[in-house]
Amino acid sequence: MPLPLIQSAEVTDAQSRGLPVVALESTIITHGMPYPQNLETAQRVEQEIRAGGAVPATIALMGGHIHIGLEPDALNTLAQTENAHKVSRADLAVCLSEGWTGATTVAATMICAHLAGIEVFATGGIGGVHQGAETTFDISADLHELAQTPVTVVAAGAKAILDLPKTLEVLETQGVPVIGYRTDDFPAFWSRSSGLPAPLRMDQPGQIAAAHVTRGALGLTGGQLVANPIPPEAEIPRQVIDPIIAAALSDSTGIAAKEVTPFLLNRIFELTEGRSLQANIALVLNNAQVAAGIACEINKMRQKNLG
Ligand code: PSU
Ligand code: MN
Repeated sequence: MPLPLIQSAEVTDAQSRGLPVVALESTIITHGMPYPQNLETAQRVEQEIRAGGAVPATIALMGGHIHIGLEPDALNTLAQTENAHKVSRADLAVCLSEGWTGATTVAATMICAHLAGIEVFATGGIGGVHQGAETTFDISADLHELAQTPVTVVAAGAKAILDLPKTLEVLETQGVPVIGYRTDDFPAFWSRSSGLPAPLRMDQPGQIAAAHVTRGALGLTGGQLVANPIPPEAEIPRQVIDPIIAAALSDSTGIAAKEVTPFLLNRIFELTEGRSLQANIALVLNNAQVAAGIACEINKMRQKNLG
């Protein structure tokens, strides 16, 4: 069976010309933000990547195919699809063989990006170890994917709806480098700092690119997590967001499995009267910019090795 991949015209052109490509996930579009902000944000994120000298590839599943880059009409349709499946590693093959419309999480986007030869991926925040995981066992498949699939993921850390110390512990156990970008602190999505130190720090995209290429040369499995704090002007300080997170968590009794993350995001959106969404948009754009820079640097290194 051939790989069920369909590339957008823009991605096909980029790959034939050897230009850098940055992958983007689609769960943030279908399950992370309301319409029409989800569509506007997806379009702005793609623009930000083009402005950074790379080509965007938003990834989603439709009609039995993995789409690597969505044509404008397909993006528009996806943003208004209310019953898209949230697809992680466990659901990927079933979603394709059944021909469902699926939005890819960080884990599934990494798998698809790697199949398409894309090495860098920008998102908002990764999934992680949920609070109370010692009884629920709710640990996002994103963490295991980072341990096995060689894609560098740029995110604003992980949300404080998660248990961040345990999330960092699992990443360390799984051998995932967590690199604070121009920061010594592990960022907490809406806030610039979680109060926890970032295990590693790098200040230049070229350094992150070199580390990515070195991991590959060593034959180490897995990717890197680049933790890029939200821009200062967009952050919601921890003392403001923490009680809201606590309220959202206490409202989430009875919500389980895949529903947890979308439920909490939506509840926090309501409780902040939309401010959390504005912050989310700002940090995704910021991550796109950094990811484009890293993709350009990896591309330069690969071209140099060829020539
Ligand atoms: N973080 C966000 N917005 C999102 C998600 C994470 O700020 O929409 C999505 C991502 O697609 C991530 C997924 O991979 O939630 C994690 O879900 P879970 O916790 O069920 O693994
Ligand atoms: Mn989960």
